[in-house]
Amino acid sequence: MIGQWRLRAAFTARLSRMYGREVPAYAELVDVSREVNEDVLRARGAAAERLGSIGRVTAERHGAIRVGTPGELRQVARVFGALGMRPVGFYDLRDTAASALPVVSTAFRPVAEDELDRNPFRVFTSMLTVSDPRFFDADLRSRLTAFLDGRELFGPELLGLADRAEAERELPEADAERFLELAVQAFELSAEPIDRDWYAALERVSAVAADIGGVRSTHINHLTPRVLDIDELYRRMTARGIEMIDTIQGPPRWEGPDVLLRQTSFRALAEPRALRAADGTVTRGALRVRFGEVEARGIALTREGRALYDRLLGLVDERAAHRPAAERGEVARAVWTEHLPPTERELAERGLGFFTYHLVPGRPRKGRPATDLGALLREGWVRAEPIVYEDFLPRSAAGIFQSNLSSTGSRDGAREGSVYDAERLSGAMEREVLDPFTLYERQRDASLVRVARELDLDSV
Ligand code: OOG
Ligand code: NI
Repeated sequence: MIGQWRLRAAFTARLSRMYGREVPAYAELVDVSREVNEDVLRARGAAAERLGSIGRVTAERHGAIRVGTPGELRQVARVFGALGMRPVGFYDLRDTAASALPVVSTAFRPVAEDELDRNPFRVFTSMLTVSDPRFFDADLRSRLTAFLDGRELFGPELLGLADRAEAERELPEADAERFLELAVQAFELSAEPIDRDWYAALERVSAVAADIGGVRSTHINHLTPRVLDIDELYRRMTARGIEMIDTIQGPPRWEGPDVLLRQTSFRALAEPRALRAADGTVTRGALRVRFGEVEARGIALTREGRALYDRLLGLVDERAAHRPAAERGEVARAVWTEHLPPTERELAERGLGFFTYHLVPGRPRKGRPATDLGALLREGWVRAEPIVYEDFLPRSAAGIFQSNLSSTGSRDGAREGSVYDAERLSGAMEREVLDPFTLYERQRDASLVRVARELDLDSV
């Protein structure tokens, strides 16, 4: 029998091999990431593994896929459900400062701590908002709906196996093999010719709309390795002549603890795709849709920490507005140093970052320990271990989408957008979209209950 986490690990590895064949620059990115990680481990020793073992970090990937309808999203959720991944977080990219994209998104990922340790594969999953009148007028909407209703992204055999794996949390070896084969196939780039006029009609609205609704299948859009020093990776890729986007998204590099998520990307080369003209002739064309992305992960922030992060981003925008773009990093570092605590300890004590708490073994139990967490930490009864941020950032996501598109598309700014939130997405998917903060809180609180029990306290 192959259990869920082994299915997930095998799927990640096979998807990675498939994507490396399709997009050779990705394979290069994975190589450079591995080199950087090995160098950081050599240079920093155990400190390099503070936010995850080298084994986990090296195998770690996130993917991105895009689907067209709630029905397709429900099916994707079954495939990822088979791998022990659940929808976490709601991201509305239609109204972000940097861009207007006709999608709403969630991320499928494992939720339990031990499952994340075994393999933390996550997939940023976006669904086209076909009903949003700002992007699609009535005519385009009905043509798009008909087109999407007429395609099948996941066949019945794959979905049947997925349902079994999800219900039984394992599959017999032969079925597991078949499931993995079909699941990876479902995310390969199709060789089927693309209707050129249809693709172009959607591209006028948004390149993302065309990528999703202009073809009869879906594909993995990118696969992202995790790296321990993203600034160093950026330098090495640039030195190899690979043109990266001009920034690293998210928090700046600074002296204090790494928080949340830093990401950067490069545009993949144009990929050959067969295009069919209105008269039926098929020509070889090329589309530039997919790209390479890499990320460094930091400590998860509490609601208060996240609110502070969002405020600081605004402050950086304000201060950087009248300065050359190249100085943004400088400005951000200054803002960070001014407002964020420089140590993990303070991040924990001020309630800004998520940690789990553990009894320090062998500590002589003199007197009664304080019940206040700060005192327990200061007096050395308890130590704090950071919880890694397992999710995404909407502004970075929009930036990653946008910086890799050739055209910005169009949106009717005069109209009201349709309301979309986590609840509506849950309804569409028939699965609850989990709140990331609640998951981190649960993990922290469970550790506090353990500590209280071990110290014989009512609560900490
Ligand atoms: C998803 C873009 C978002 C990230 O890492 O923030 C994303 C997409 O391009 O489909 O992957
Ligand atoms: Ni990504």
